[in-house]
Amino acid sequence: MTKAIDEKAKTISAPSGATVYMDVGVVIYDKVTGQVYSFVPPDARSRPDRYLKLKIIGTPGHERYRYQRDLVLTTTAREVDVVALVVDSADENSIAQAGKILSEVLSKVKTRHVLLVANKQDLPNARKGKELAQVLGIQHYVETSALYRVGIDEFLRKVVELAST
Ligand SMILES: Nc1nc2c(ncn2[C@@H]2O[C@H](COP(=O)(O)OP(=O)(O)OP(=O)(O)O)[C@@H](O)[C@H]2O)c(=O)[nH]1
Ligand SMILES: [Mg+2]
Repeated sequence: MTKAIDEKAKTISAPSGATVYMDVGVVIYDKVTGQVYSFVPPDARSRPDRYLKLKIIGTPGHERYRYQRDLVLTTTAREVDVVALVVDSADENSIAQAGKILSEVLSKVKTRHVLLVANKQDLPNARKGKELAQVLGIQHYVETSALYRVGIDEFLRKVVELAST
């Protein structure tokens, strides 16, 4: 997911692609147009109020790397504007695990907002974001397909909206 947000994101991952420790991405959000850039726009210096720098920290989702996730949460991401919980909407296992992972995360991280990211909406058996949000008791949600880069800008817009309230 972090790579779909910022293709230049740095990640410490296994050969399988699974995050082993952490992903770090940075994008620039244009408050005027809602556009997202992976580079610093030329007028950013003269119009600092127009842009927001969004730092995205991705943690491992896999149970095997839970220790590393805890380490990231207790060192690098102790306080964040938004916790985005990414679930595989087509995988009942991922959905069942998500609630438990979220409780763990929230016991370690100080945040004001939780956003459910109902990913893999391109798969035919994907459950809808609204339904998953109800199941998990999360107020805010977005639907994405990281694979096809669908819904990513909307996700970031929602992050900015939440972070500024
Ligand atoms: N069909 C589909 N596959 C996806 C989508 N997003 C990710 N995948 C696939 O799911 C697998 C895991 O994707 P990652 O982006 O590594 O997922 P992650 O959430 O970072 O997972 P971990 O790092 O293991 O916690 C890869 O094989 C991706 O190609 C999506 O939106 N649709
Ligand atoms: Mg990952």
